[in-house]
Amino acid sequence: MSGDSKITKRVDVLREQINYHNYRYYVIDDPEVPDAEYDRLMGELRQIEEKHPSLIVASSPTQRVGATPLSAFSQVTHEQAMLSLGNAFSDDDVMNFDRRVRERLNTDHVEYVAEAKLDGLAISLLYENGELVRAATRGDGATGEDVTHNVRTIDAIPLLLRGNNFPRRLEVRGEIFMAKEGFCKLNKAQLNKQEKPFVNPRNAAAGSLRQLDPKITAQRPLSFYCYSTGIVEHVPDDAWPQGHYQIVRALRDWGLPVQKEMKLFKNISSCLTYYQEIFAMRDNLPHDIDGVVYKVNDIAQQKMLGYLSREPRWAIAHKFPAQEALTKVIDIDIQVGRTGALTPVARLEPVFVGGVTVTNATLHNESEVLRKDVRNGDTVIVRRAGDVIPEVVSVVLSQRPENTSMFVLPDLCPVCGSKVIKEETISRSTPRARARCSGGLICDAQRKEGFKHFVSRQAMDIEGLGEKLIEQLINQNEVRTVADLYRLKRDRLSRLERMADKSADNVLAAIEKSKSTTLPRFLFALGIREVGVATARGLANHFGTLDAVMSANMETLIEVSDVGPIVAKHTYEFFRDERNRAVVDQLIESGLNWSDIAVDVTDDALPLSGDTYVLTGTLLTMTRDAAKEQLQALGAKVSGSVSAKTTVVVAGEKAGSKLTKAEELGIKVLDEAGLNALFATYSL
Ligand code: D41
Repeated sequence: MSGDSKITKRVDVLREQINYHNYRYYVIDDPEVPDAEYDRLMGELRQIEEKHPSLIVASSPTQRVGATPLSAFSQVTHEQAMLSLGNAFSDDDVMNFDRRVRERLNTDHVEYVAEAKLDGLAISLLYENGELVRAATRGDGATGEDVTHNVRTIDAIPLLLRGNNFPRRLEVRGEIFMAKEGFCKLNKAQLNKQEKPFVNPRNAAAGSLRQLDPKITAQRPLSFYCYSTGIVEHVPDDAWPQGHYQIVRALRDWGLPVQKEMKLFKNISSCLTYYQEIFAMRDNLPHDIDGVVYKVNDIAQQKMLGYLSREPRWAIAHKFPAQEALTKVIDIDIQVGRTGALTPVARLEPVFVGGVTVTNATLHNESEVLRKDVRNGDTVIVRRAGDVIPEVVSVVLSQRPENTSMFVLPDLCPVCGSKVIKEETISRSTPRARARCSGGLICDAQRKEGFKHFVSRQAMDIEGLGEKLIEQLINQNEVRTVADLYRLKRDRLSRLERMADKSADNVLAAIEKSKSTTLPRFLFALGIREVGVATARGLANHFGTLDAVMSANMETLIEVSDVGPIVAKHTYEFFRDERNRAVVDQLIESGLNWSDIAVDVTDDALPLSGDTYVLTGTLLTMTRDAAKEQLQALGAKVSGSVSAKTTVVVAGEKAGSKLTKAEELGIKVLDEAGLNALFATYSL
């Protein structure tokens, strides 16, 4: 073989291997080689192409990013219009849709495909002889924009189809979207560059696709799933799959990524059950979805049903309750937390969003309010996703009333009047300057939050000592520090509002009961900044006694797993403060007690040290956070994604793709009962 043909051969092999690994990674979600090997193949191909430019072809995996930016987008007329989808907002709407379908078809046998409705942008990809030749946005359905140069940079979209039995002309339709993780990273990068963050992954995807310079798009974490076809030439009807599900499976075999959530069902009621399942795992999916799409599977039935005003009669989108809504800001309040942190909170005109009525939304901190420029009287977009605290996403500037003024953080604490200090501390959770009330324990807000924390379930677990009661005790000077709780007298307690003798007794009994506790609970209850349940356990396990924790210096504190310089500093300083030591002494004097724990010399000695756990699905007997904390306390790492490094996947109800992946990788899977058995073994 001549040198030249040897090189040509090598180039062919490299391209084939790279395309194959892309397919394994993006389409079947089962990479065969480590990323480094993929990078090595790309590197080798690049090198050869650089030396031999004549070998470069447009479909080479190295040629995703074109050389020159466009000056404008050109228009594309869709040969077949891109339809839109009708919406259903309730089970009733869906049942009516199904009834209409069955009546028109005059049969009760209708199979449906259910798919997650991705919240991205509809796109048309045209493949000629297996090569991607054009990508166009949906636009108004009749005409869109040519975004080929950008779409080519999306690694999940093959430049060449696999195999050889694909139609000579094949238009693939689907959704381009940005996964949540990539979106967060992108926004962090935007903020670091002092650029405006994107409002949501959909906007980020849209903005990324509308770049004239493909180099920018190439850096954006875009992805793609296909869900139908447009032009298919020239394939006889009997050589083409008879069902939507089967067509999409064929697309997958040709190398196009398909969502794992797509399922085939015998009837509509199974679809409705599936809707509930998808709804429950919505927050755990790697990307945003806004509903479930049902499609009549049989293509002949689809044809009989036809279209009505650009919407197919054979498909419908069953939407989730909206997570975003418009409302008005009535006021911006300042909340003071346990550690004195000031949090601006928007008081809102009540609005139904994410399935509940929301009247407050967090504005996080001063820089966030100023960045979003939220003002009294503004109309804002409020978002409530899952169990997450509602937040103000952005202001609708066009609806801003006249004479509003910028938000100003007060110089004095609104609760106690102490000076507000702005800290530049760079803690993990709050990377920006944090405003804090300097009042410490003289600030009623901080004290109240401190009490709430002290009595909470994971701390001293004092039942019946609720927020209202704590407020009264503080306001009437019955308690100054948490140590005073253990000196409360029955007659003083029963004098408080709504305090019958009976409940006074109950509260006193609960306080008494809380005296026998554990060192981790006690350390957590103290409310040391950044010391959560897991850290408190880590400290207790490492040092064994309260005295040892209290006298530890910075160096020894940092040795505790999960304790970094910030936590070490907060812990160290907490115990150097006379007032805190006095409270601790009084608590011990009141009779708080726990049995000693065996000290772990190294944290490797924890039962799950070195193991990585992944939690997925819904847990019924505990929250996911609680499970995570307990696993961490046993020494395990808890990760968000399944990989070869995962030791165990804990699968709750309706576990989704992570469970599938675990099974594929042969990783041990525990159900909730198994998890509880594990905790019981180590008696947590
Ligand atoms: O996930 C989606 N966003 C999605 C959108 C989907 N899974 N299926 C879809 N199917 C269609 C038809 C039935 C018309 C082929 C769609 C869309 N259309 C669609 N997306 C934007 C407009 C229409």
